[in-house]
Amino acid sequence: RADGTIDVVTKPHASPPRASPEPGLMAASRPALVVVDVQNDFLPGGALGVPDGNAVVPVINALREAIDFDAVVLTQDWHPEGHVSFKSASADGTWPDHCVANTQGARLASALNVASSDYIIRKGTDVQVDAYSGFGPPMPHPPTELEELLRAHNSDVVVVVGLALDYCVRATALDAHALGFTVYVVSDAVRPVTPAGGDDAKLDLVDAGVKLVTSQRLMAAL
Ligand code: VGL
Ligand code: ZN
Repeated sequence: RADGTIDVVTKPHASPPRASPEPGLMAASRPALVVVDVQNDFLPGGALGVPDGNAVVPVINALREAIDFDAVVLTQDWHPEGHVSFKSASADGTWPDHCVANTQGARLASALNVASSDYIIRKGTDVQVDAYSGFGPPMPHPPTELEELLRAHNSDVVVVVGLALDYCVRATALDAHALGFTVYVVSDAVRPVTPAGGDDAKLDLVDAGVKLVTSQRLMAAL
């Protein structure tokens, strides 16, 4: 890839997107779930631990049980050593070293339920470019794997959960909305790095037209 920033790994058992049931009939669109960066380094005790970050895991597992998602995409922050976002590596760096590719800290939280049909998208893989959004570095850019995957599944509705609300969840949800998807962010399935950042993110999301809902309400609605 020219920018080297995003890699998609589709699992060998991933089922192909379903075709429309009948030509000319709109396929019934089932929602997609995007689980953002639920990785060890973002859990309490991790390199960039998000307060109470563990609390999102059982909620995400329950959402998967209750809702028949057409596609589940797990994003992973996946940085090379010396990444531009690291304070240790760059004057512009804002973060401690975190989610270094192939380390324990970059692995998905072990309590998170994962299926063989899930997709994994890795971001921030270019040493010189950071990417908070699962759609890649700040738009505009050509359609990325995440967008193509969601479109291939005919999912108009995208549910976004994970860590951290004020960074990667926010950026991913705003991009999804800008791309025309109906976007839900599940308030009890996200946690912010800071409370103020979380409040700002919620205001920005609602302003943009993203729907902020509890898992209870979403499970009743979908
Ligand atoms: C994130 C800071 C740096 C996130 C990733 O997943 O929200 N935050 N890298
Ligand atoms: Zn990062």
